[in-house]
Amino acid sequence: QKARIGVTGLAVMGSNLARNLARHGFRVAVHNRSAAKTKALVEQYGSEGEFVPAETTADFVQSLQKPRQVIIMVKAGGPTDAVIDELAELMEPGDMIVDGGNAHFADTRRREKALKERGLHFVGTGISGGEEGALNGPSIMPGGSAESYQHLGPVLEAIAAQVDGVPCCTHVGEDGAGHFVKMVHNGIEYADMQLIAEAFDLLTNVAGMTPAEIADVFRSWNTGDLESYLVEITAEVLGHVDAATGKPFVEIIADQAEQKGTGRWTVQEALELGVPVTGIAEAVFARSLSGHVGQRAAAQKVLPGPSSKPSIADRDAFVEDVRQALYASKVVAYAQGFDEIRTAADTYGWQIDLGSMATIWRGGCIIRARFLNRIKDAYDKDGSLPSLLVDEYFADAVIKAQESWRRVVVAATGAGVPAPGFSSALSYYDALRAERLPAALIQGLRDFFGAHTYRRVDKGDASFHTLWSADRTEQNA
Ligand code: NBP
Repeated sequence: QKARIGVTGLAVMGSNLARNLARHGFRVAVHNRSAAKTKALVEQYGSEGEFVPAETTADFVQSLQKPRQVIIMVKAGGPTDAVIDELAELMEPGDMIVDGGNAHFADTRRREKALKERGLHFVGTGISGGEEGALNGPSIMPGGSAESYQHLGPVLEAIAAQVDGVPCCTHVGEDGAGHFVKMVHNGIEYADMQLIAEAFDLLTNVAGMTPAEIADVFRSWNTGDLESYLVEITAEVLGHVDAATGKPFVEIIADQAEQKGTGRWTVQEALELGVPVTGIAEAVFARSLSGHVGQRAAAQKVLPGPSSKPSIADRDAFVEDVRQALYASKVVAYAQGFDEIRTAADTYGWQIDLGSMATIWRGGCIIRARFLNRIKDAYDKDGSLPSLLVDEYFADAVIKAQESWRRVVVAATGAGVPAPGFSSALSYYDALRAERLPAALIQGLRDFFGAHTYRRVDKGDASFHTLWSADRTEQNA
C-alpha cells in the first residue's frame, strides 16, 4: 500500500511533522539524505503510526500514491533547491512538492514558476510553532495553486493546531503568498517581543521592580486583552532563577539579541513596497544595536543619562500605564504587518483574506493571542478596512490607551530608558491622525534643490514647480 504523503528532511522539524502526520492516521513516507535519521525515526516512533521508510529518493517517490505529495523540511536556500531538483526529476505532472522550510517568498515564486512549466505544483508553505508545534499542531500557511490545496488541504488542516474547532491552516494565496505571510508573522513576532522587552525595561528601570515582581505583572496581564503565548512565557522566563548563581535568570543572560533574518526580510520587503512597518523595523534595529558591543562600551564611558530621574508616585498606576502602552503599541505593530500583507497581495496578485490570516494565527504559532479574534472580526466586518487602527474596536482601544501611552513615553524619555517600539508606535498613531504633516515642507525643499515639483492643496493632481533661482514664480510642471 502506497503512502498518502511523504516527508523528506528528518531533522527536528521534519521528523516531528512526520510523526504528527502518522499520529493523525496518514500513512507517511519518510526520507532523509543520510539514512541514519530515517532509521532512527522509525525505530523510535514507529509505533505511533504507519511510516514507510525509504533510503533513496527514487524509492521514496515510488512509495507515494498519486498524485504524489512530498513535504520538504531541509535547510533553506541551496539544500532546498538541491532536493527540489532531485524530486522534480522523479515526479510526474500533477504531483506536488511542498516546501515547509523558511524560504524567502521570492525564491518560492521562482521555484513555483519553474516547476509549473514542468507540470508540477510547488507549494511554499509557512509553518510556525517550532518543533513543539510541528509535533502537536502548528499554524500552517500554504501558498501555491488552489488545485494543489484541494489535495493537501485535508491533510494539512488535520495536523494543524485547532482553535474552537477551526484548523489553523488555510490556503493563503497563489505562489509565494504562504511564505510571505509567514515572513510577516515573524516580523510581527519581532515587534511583539521588542515591546514586551521595553515593558520589562521600564518596570525595572523606572518603577524599580524585580524580575520576580515583573513576572507576576505579566502573569496578571495574561488574563486580559494581552493574553498570548509570548506574554505567558515572559512570566515564565522572568520568574526563572539561575541554578548556578541563584540570581534571576534574565540577569545572567548576555544582553545581545540574535536574529535569523525573517524580521530583516519583512522590513526589506516593506521598504520595497513602501509600507511603513516602523514597529518591526525598530525591533530589528534594536536587536542589531544590542549586538554592537564595542560601540556600547565606548558610549557608556562618555554619554551620561539625565541628571535627575522622574520618580514614580504610584507604582500600580504606572504598571497599568505600561500595560496600556504595550497593548496600543502591539495593535500598531499588527496594523502595520497586515498593511504589508495587503499591499503585497495587491502587488503580486494574491487573493488574501486578512481575517483568515488572523484566524490561522490563533493557535500553534508564536504570536498566538486572544486579540487575533478581534482582528478577524474587524476584517469580517470590512474586508477593505484601510487600517486596523480605524476599526471600531481597535480605535476605541488605542484611544482609551492614549493618555497612558503618552505618559509612558514621557517617563521613558525622562528616565533615559530606550523605548523605540513604544515611541515609534505612538508617533505612527500621531502621524496617521494628523490633519497636516510636515511632508509639505519636505516637498518644498525637494522642489527647491531638485525641481522635484509639488502638488497644491487647491489644484487637484496637477504638479507645479517654483522658479527658486529666478523670480520665484510658479509654473505648471
Ligand atoms: P535544518 O534546517 O537544521 O536542516 C537539516 C536537514 O536538512 C537535515 O535533514 C539535513 O540532512 C538536510 N539537508 C541539508 Br542541511 N543539506 C541537504 C542537501 N544538500 N540535500 C538534502 N538534505 C539536506 O532542520 P530543521 O531545524 O528541522 O528545519 C527544517 C526547515 O524548517 C528549515 O528550512 C527551517 O528554517 C524551517 N523551520 C524551522 C523551525 C525550527 O523551529 N527549527 C521552525 C519553522 C521552520 P542530513 O541529516 O543528511 O544532514
